[in-house]
Amino acid sequence: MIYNKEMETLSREEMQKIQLERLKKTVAHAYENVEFHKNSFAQAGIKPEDIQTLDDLQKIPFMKKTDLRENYPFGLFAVGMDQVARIHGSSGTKGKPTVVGYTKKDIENWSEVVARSICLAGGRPGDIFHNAYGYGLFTGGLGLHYGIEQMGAVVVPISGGNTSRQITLIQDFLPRGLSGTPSYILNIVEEMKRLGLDPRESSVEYGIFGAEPWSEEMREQLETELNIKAVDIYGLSEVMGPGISCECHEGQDGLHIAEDHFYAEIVDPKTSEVLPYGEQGELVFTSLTKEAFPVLRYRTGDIASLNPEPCVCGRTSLRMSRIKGRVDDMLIIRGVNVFPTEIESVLLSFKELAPHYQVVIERDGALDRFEVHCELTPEYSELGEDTSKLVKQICHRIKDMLGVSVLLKMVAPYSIQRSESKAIRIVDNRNVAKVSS
Ligand code: DLL
Repeated sequence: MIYNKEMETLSREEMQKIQLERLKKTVAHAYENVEFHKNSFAQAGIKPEDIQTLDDLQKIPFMKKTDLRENYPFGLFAVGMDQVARIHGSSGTKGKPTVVGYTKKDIENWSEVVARSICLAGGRPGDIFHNAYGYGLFTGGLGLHYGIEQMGAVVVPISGGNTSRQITLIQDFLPRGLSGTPSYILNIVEEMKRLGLDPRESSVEYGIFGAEPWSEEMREQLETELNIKAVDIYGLSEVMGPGISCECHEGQDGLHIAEDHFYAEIVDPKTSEVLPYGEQGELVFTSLTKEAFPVLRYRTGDIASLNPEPCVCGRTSLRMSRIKGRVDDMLIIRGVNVFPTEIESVLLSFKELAPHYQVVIERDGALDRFEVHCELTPEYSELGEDTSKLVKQICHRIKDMLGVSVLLKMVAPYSIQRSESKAIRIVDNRNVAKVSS
């Protein structure tokens, strides 16, 4: 089922025509109503009238997360509070959140793109849908919630946490659809097994997972453990929330961007140069319909590439690759750049390992020491002396595949903190900010 056939199957030319029309409106709206945008246009020596083509967008300066912090809480809102219907924020727990706002129309558009995502995943009206994303300032819970309702499915607003209750409700309500962060869903699977239940026997047929980086190997594991189709959903609160893009269940090969609402670019994270389709770099989004919180060239910090080829599902939208990681989560291990998802791919190729891991960075004299902490699955927890053989094999494979040597520590089963929302993959014990590019 294609939710909005008209928009999701336009030719590139037709789509670009709509995008340009909407871009001009967004630029004028942001310029006229937000001091920040007016100033940044003035600094760049441009006026809204200078944006006459999609390529002209490149004249506009980038927006960054620090701009949200500097204008905390409502300085980037483009409408009065009498028109704002809802506020959301970043999911971080440290410091002040980054705050975003939505008009009623924004919420309608957001619900529409999430409804499309549910259909992309294989959802149908009448499905019961278990939504294990956290409700609150985080956009996951309420974002999915409105989209599920919009497409005509029945939402179970369970939120994250209270895992045994989640399992009871999955057993009793028999949902077809399931959403949550991949790491939390794995946590639910683990708990089901601990209770002697077979997750493959559950009623769930498809999962919409995202909000954190996850590898193809993690998808395979989730699909096998739960006997489902799992698709990747992407978004960020600054641009809207979940639903900016989502994979289709037919292709599972890149995430379809809701291009009538969001214009995507890929830039070189260091030089800021715009890169052609196919090249990997930092994703940048411009909103095309947002009223309360328009964003122009927002630097997401997420690494991906874009693919304009049509998809087997019949949709024509530009697809983005799975997110490799965040620019600021890139580890530099003796000069080699490594993302935690790449380490995850190697770890999950070992059936003896549980899908829970952390990269711990310690200061070792003048050097950084990178330790990968992982656990054996309960089935293999009695490996005994063979454990050290296994550790050697894993280290070899990491060296082979990624070109880096790491210290691997096998910690006791269940000792790595289980996530109820976004997993913490990097623990930096060096008392300084995270390694950055
Ligand atoms: O995580 C929105 C969301 C909710 C997306 C539910 C998908 C499902 P934030 O809390 O603002 O919003 O965090 C946004 O999370 O910049 C990425 O770094 C990361 N992220 C989101 N989706 C994915 C994904 C939500 N599918 C930040 N793969 C983004 C990898 C993701 N990373």
